[in-house]
Amino acid sequence: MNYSNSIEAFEKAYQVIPGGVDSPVRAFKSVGGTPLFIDRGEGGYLYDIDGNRYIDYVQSWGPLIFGHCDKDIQDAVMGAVQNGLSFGAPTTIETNLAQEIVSLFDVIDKVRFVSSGTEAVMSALRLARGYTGRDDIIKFTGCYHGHSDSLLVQAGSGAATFGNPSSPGVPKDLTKHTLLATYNDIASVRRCFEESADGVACVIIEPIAGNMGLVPASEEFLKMVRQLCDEHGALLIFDEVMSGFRASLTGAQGLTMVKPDIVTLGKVIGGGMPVGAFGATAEIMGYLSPEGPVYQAGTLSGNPVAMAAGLASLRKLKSHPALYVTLGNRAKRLMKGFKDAADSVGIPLVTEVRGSMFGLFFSPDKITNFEEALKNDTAKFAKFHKGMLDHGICLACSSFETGFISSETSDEMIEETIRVAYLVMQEIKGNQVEE
Ligand code: KE4
Repeated sequence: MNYSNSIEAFEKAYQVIPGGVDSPVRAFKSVGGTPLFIDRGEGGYLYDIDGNRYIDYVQSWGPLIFGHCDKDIQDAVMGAVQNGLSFGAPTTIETNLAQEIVSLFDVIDKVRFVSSGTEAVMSALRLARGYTGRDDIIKFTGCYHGHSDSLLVQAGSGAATFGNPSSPGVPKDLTKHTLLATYNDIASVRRCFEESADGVACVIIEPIAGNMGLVPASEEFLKMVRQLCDEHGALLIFDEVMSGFRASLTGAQGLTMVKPDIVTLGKVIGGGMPVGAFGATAEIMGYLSPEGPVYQAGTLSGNPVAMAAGLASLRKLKSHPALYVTLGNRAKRLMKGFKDAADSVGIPLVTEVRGSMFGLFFSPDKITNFEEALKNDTAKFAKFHKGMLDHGICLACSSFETGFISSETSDEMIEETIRVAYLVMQEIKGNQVEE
């Protein structure tokens, strides 16, 4: 593959944008090489500015469940654009999209739109704290909920469950209210509740974690988290920014009996445009300004063009419920192909699928939490990522991310990807032998 134009573009970008990118994961830091600069997308394909074509399994990190340039979504956006880009006033299209979301999630009576997943989660946390009158929150190591200060937290020293900032610029006075538990480990959650001096406002979890690689929570674990929240009067927040409309038409909630109190959404509900959302019962959402005392706002919240993209995306999903069976079967076929390719040269690999989401770890053992995920062979993943890219397959550029199947990821693309995986696994094995 010739990447010369991307290399030149990256050098230019680097002069005027920190790290040359507007979001760190795009910089290819954990896999090496130069990030691709994209010219356009078309269905299941991406084209970079060197004219290389890739089968796209990133899909803008999840939003593009109908692939690139979906006609229905594009038409909806172009139609909205004719009327103007933004008004800073209510429009009926916000109500229409809210009605679609309310009709799908039985725990949501009302929903508020924002412009990113980070904003949705930040607002949901403030709502939970305002509703309960408590400051402490519990999150899980390895779960990513966007970059709001309370959530940029890493495990404290020793067994301490109280969080330390994971980034400079985040006040310790803030993160001391964030307690850290281990995913799929209910004893660690119980310990956080016990260690909270003033009581816990909420537990926030990715019910299907997609930011430590794909690591689903067990049903039993989710049930026990729900039970602990009920015992302690804490709210349970399901962060479904990624899993929403990707694991099923109702995200993880379509696959578990456990019900949250607040849901955060994003990605697919914007159809590729900047949209986030959070929803809950009318009683909880009634605490939000202007009805209630919890302040939350946004200039472009509910932007009519973004709403048009999201509404077209959701209505298309609702009218094609069987799509999830197709996407799931393709994801399973792909992961079986990767596993068979790895097995054919004796490379340890474990895979996971949930709906249209898939994950792989170069590990001999199934991964159930972040500490285990950290042990996976990231160097081998980097070789796999580069080898696949050189053969026209675009996978997420970190082993701590999730891959996606869209409606435009055809069976032929899946088979081509598997064929290439065999080649790359053999290359990796061959290089191992030389090393
Ligand atoms: P945004 O602010 O990036 O729209 O959403 C934050 C967020 C919240 N919750 C979950 C479960 C998420 O996965 C995300 C964002 N996901 C990452 C990909 N793992 C976005 C990619 C990026 O950071 O560039």
